[in-house]
Amino acid sequence: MQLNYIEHIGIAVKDLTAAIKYYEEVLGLTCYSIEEVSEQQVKTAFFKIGQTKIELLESTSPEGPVGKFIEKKGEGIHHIAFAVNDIEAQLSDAASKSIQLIDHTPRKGAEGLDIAFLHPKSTFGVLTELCENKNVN
Ligand code: CMX
Repeated sequence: MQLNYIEHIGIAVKDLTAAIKYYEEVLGLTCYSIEEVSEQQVKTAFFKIGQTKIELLESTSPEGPVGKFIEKKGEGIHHIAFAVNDIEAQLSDAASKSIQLIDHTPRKGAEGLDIAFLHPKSTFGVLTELCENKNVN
């Protein structure tokens, strides 16, 4: 596989407003976007730090992936996302190395990116996201 850089780190929080306040008032970052991704049952808030983003995730449903995660593990780091070119080729490469794919074909995520997840059971416990901005490649 070929990964370009860490696109974002996803952090599961119970209360988006309270978490944004911490990232802004304590860490001094600026929230530049709040977006609901209904397909993923999350509301997201984004911050930029260098080339990398922090994505805060509040679940909009207890049955969604982030709702279930918080129920089991509590708040904290939920996933790491790598920017890639040719996301389909990266997925085929991962599959050829026996990595379990959650998404066999990319879907649309926050900020209009094409995204796909690798299952944490085959990535040493870290839910791994690949994302490609097809508008710039
Ligand atoms: N990191 C590490 N492990 C995780 C995890 C995560 N984020 N989420 C779930 N797991 C683990 C659970 O702890 C559980 O482990 P055990 O079997 O040892 O208890 C196992 O995976 C199964 O968990 P589950 O609660 O039964 O959940 P599901 O199998 O239904 O779903 C997963 C797990 C990863 C397939 C699902 O959360 C998923 O499809 N995630 C990808 C989509 C997503 O997370 N979207 C939200 C972010 C969207 C965005 O960034 O815009």
